[in-house]
Amino acid sequence: MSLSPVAAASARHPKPETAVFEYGTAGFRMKAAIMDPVVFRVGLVAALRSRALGGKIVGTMITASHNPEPDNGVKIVEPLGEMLVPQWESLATRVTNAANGDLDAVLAQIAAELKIDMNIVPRVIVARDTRPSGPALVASLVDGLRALNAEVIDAGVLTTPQLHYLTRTRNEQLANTHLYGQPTEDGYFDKLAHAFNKLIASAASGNPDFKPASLSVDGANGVGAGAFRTLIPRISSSLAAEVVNDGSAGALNDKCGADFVKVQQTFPSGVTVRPGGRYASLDGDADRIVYFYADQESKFHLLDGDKIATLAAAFLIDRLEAAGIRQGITIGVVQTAYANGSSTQYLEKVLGVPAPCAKTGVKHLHHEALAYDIGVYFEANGHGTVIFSDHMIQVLDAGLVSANASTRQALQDLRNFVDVINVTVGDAISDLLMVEAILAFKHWSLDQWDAQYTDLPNKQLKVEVPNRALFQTTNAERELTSPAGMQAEINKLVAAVPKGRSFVRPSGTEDVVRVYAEAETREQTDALGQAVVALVR
Ligand code: 16G
Ligand code: ZN
Repeated sequence: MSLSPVAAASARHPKPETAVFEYGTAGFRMKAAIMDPVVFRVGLVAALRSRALGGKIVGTMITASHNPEPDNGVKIVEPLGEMLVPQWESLATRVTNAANGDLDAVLAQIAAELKIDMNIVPRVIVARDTRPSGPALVASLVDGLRALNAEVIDAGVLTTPQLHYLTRTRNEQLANTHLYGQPTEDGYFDKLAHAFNKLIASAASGNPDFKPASLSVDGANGVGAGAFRTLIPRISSSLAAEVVNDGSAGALNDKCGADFVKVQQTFPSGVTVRPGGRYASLDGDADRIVYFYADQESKFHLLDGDKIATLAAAFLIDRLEAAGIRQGITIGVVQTAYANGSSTQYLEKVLGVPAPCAKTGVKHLHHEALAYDIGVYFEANGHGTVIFSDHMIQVLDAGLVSANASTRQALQDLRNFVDVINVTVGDAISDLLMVEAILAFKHWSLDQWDAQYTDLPNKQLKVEVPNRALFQTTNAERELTSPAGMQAEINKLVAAVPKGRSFVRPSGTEDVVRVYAEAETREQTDALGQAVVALVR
């Protein structure tokens, strides 16, 4: 009997019988060495997803973001650049766990359940980061796609946000609708550079002493380094930027990059830090960014996702007021439990905007942010963006038609601000340009930005436990419902510490439980963190 195309291809990518996989917060992620059957099957799922959407283009990205170089991962992106919908996360888990001999049957079952027309030609874009394991995994993914007759668009090496952008714009092109931007890598850079240069020109207008700021960008030895370097010449009159940790010397994410800087609260290696200088770190797939600097005593200071969110919200409020359209535009800043208590306080008390808390993972924040005309969302780790409602865009466009001399510039600034933002997903490069534009408007150095509020000392710890599934949370991950009684114990520890806050949650990307603690002093924070770790262990 001859094998079906899927069965024949599957024989080249056998799944070890006992292996169990799960589509987590950021897709599948594991040691690259065991990923071959997973990416092959994700190819099948992506093709099926495209068919279920009538042949719209689906994106696939091979990356393990901030994780070490030997890891890799794969995730699927919806046609407009959103994260895969939850129903399909479960289907992806189902397909990746099917026994080797059952693949055809499982695919047929899904097609029947969802009434998928198997004659539709699937279209899938494939991209990867710079990990050495990437090319072989792309080949396996493509093997899965071809087994279902998919049309494959190999986009090569891209940042994760570029893949989201490309997926969205290729679909818009296909549907002949309004293009968010030109559907090419060049189109991506052009869109960002154009909006950024206009913002800087506006910030510099009337200031003969304007000089582009100097910025040094830690590329985490990853894909963001090359991408940002491509952008530099297009924005050279607006920003004097250089890239360090570009992969020519060190390993990906090794003692550098946004995750290292945020979690370790220290300078990345490979960067010569001068007091007063301006620095930013990207993560391994360039969807996260944090800023940092050294004070006169060479002490490390971090400007994380919370600082970026508050900066963006304050600036947007200022421009809305100057444009005369603050009334009737709602703004919210969505955070997670990891947001520093001081940032939430600043948003609610000083800026007067709601700051709801969502579960960790971009899709949860994005979803909550949709409730506002301007939804700013950032995880403390530097992953986030700003999204705008149709109403907001209409108000802007209508305002520009009837604007008078005093409001026109503010309206145009807002328009350019919308264009410098990658609304499809958190994007380190786009966020960097947003921050630089705001700092230029404010004439702020990093310490002036930092002075808007003072972070409470905080600490993140990870604990290996026999079974992290025992840890279950509620209230946007701020409280444990299981193991029974543990939350009451944490509450007691927290109550004993001034400005204390601590929570425990199972990681969605690693086999560990995470502990977060913050308090008024560094000593209290460390002690609280250790006490909670002792409870968890
Ligand atoms: C994933 C998430 C990131 C989140 C992290 C938490 C996306 C695209 N990425 O990387 O936003 O911060 O997981 O990891 O949603 P954890 O569950 O291990 O703490
Ligand atoms: Zn990332």
